[in-house]
Amino acid sequence: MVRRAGLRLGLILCAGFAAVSQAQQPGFECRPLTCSTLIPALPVDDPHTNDCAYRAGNLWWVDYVAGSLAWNPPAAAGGDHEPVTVAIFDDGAYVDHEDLRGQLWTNEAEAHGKPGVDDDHNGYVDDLHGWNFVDNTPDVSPPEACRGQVSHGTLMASLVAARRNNGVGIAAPGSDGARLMIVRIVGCGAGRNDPLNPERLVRALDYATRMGARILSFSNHWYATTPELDRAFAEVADKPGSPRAALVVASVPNKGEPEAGYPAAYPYRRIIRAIPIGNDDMISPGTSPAPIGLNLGAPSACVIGAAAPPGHYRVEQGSSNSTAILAGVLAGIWATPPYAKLTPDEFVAAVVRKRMLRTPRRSKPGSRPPYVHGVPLADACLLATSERTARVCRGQELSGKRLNELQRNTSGRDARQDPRKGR
Ligand SMILES: [Ca+2]
Ligand SMILES: [Ca+2]
Ligand SMILES: [Ca+2]
Repeated sequence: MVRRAGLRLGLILCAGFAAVSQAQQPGFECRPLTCSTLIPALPVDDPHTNDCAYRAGNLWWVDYVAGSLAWNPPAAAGGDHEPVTVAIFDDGAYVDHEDLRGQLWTNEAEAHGKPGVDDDHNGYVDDLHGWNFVDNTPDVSPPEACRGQVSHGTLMASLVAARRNNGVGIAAPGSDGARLMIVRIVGCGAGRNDPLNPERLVRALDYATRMGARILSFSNHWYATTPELDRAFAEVADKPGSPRAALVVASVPNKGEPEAGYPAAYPYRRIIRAIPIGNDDMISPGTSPAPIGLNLGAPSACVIGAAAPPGHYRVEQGSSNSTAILAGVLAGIWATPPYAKLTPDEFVAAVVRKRMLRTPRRSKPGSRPPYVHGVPLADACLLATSERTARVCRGQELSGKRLNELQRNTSGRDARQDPRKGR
């Protein structure tokens, strides 16, 4: 008999409750929302992006990770992105939300096929944008019974790749580079009454990687596992050259849990952990110890994202946000020429290890191991050029020392993949 693992999601409400109420109104006003010492932040890096919350300075976290550099570069600088499919493992997502429509991964065989027929013979009938593994249906939105409850997955999907330049709501680092595959693995309200089912998760991992997801975003964690689940994650996140290889972006909880939980706790080569960063570049108090490895800091506090359809938004804080933002940054970079051609292992080696982990941007030192030296902060600054940069990157790409370091890091095979070349 398979043991059932307890699933806990790192979702907590923002202290700025007034801002939450305001933001939940459809078409919320384009004015700064005060929620932490970090927002609002004006001016913005990209004044041409017209999404309401960005123009109002509420998307401080997009510019914190230099997210605008991962947006479509001008054609003269390398052309369009090749989208990276990011699978959102959560309680589903309201795919009819104004900021998610048009951002979804689409199974073309089903889109051009016949209703009621498994057109691509993958074992799932009419799986257009993912699969609902809870109810075993192609409808990945939370069902009617969940209406009125917060959809954690909707928020996460928007922080990865909300629709940009539609004049409403938010934008995200992966807006142009990522496409969202919705993989519903827990029930209403982020599964509080529906613990993670390991067999279901094994099937969901199989589906997402078989259908081409290159980044699997887990803004959740669990403390019990099974041999089958361990094997499935090892195949995806560790086995060299696996045809099922993908990056797993895993949350590290910040509510005082003594351990990070899975999948962050796996010591696998393709697990990238999001360390929650709060105000003033500090690691969120109560962040669990993470294994040594690919650990990158990303914003957690006072982040606005999509809520109920058709156009509601809410402000949240928590390590879940960090995970989705990191997944969006990675997708945005990976989608950019010439990184788009890299395999998962090549991307980890050339981008994550050689560039992102070596950034001079670091969090403040944490008070306890393993964070006493701080952690590198996730950003897209490696895409900066002399023509196009972001405020947080300044002083990095223009420094001779930094340039020398980058040149050393991108010698040999990686020199061909340096986006500075040819731009
Ligand atoms: Ca199918
Ligand atoms: Ca069909
Ligand atoms: Ca938008």
